[in-house]
Amino acid sequence: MKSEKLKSVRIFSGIQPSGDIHIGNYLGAIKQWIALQEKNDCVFCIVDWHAITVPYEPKLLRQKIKEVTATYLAAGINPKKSVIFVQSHIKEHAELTWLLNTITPIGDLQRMTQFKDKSKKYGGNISAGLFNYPVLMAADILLYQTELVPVGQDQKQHVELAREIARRFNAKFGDTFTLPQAQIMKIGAKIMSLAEPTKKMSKSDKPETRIGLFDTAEQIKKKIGSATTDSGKEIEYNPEQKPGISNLLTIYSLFANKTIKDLENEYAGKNYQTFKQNLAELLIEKLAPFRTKKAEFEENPEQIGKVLKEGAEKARAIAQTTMEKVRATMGLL
Ligand code: AQP
Repeated sequence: MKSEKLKSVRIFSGIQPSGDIHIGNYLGAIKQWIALQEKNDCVFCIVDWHAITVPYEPKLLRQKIKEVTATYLAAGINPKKSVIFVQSHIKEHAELTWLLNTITPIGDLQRMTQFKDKSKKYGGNISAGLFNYPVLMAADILLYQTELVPVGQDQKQHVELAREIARRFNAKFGDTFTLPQAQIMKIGAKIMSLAEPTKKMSKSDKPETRIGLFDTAEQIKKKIGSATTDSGKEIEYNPEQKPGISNLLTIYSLFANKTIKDLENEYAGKNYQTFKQNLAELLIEKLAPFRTKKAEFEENPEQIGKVLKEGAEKARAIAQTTMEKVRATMGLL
C-alpha cells in the first residue's frame, strides 16, 4: 500500500474571459485543477489582459470576468484551498512582462502556433499585444515560481517557451525562477469542434461548435444531434479516419468514466443516433449540477467580489516577493 505523502507543488493556470467556458476548457484544464488543489499549492487566474489581445467588447468584459470566476467556483475550485484572482489586479504581471520582453528573441514569438492561427483569423487587426501574448503568459507563470502548469494541448508550446525564458533569465542574471513544466491530460487535452472535428473546440467559435458548461438540456440535445459524424456507421475510435465519432467517444468516455474500448464494445452494432442520444443524456445529467451552482453564485455577487479580493491579496504577496528578487538581480534600483 502506498502511504507516502506526495510533495505539494506550486501550480498555476488560467482561462481568458473571452467567451463561454466549454467542455474542452473543462476536460483539458479545469478538471485537472480540481484534483490538483487537494494536495498542492494552487493559484488560478482569470487572465483578462490576455483576452484583450484580440478585438473584444469592453461593455461585456467585466461581466465575462465575473462569469469565469463563477465558473471556477461552480466547477469545484475551492477558494479555501486555491488562490483565485484576476490578472489585471496584480500589476506585477505587467512589470515582469516588460522585463522578460527584453530577453525574449522575436524569432521565438514568431514561431508560436497560436499567434500564427490567430493572426490568420483576425486578418488585418494584429496587435503587438497578440504577438507578446506568450511573454505575458511566461510572466503569469514565473511570477508565482510555478512548477506545474495544467493546460490543454494548445497551450503546451507557450509553457515550453515560459520554461525557456526562465532558463535564459537564470543563466544571464542568476538563479531567480523555478523552471515550469506543462501538465497535459493523456485523454481530453484537445477536444475538437462539434462542427469541424479536425479543429479544436474554441470559445471564440460559433456556439453550435461547442458544448458550454452551462448549456441547457435543449441546447445539448440540439448540438450533439447535429454534431458532424463520419461516413460508415461503426462506433469506433479512429481519429485519423473518423475524427467526428472519435471526438464524441472521447467526450463520452471522460464524462462516463468508462474506457473508449468499453464504449466501443457497448455500442457495437448500434447506430450513431442511439449513441448521440445517450451522449446527450449523459451530458445533460453531468452538467446539470454546474448550472445549478453557477446560478447560486450569480445570485450572490458579493461572494464573487470577496473571493477575488482575498485571492488578489494572497497572489500579490507571492508576486511582490518574486519581483523584489527580479529587480535586484537585474540591477534596477
Ligand atoms: N478544445 C480544447 N480541449 C482541451 N483543452 C482546451 N483548452 C482550450 N480549448 C481546449 C484549454 O483551456 C484552458 C483555457 O483556455 P484559454 O482561455 O487560455 O484559451 P484558449 O486555449 O485559446 O481556448 P479557447 O477556448 O479556444 O479560447 P479562445 O477562443 O478565446 O482562444 C487552457 O488550458 C487551454 O489549453
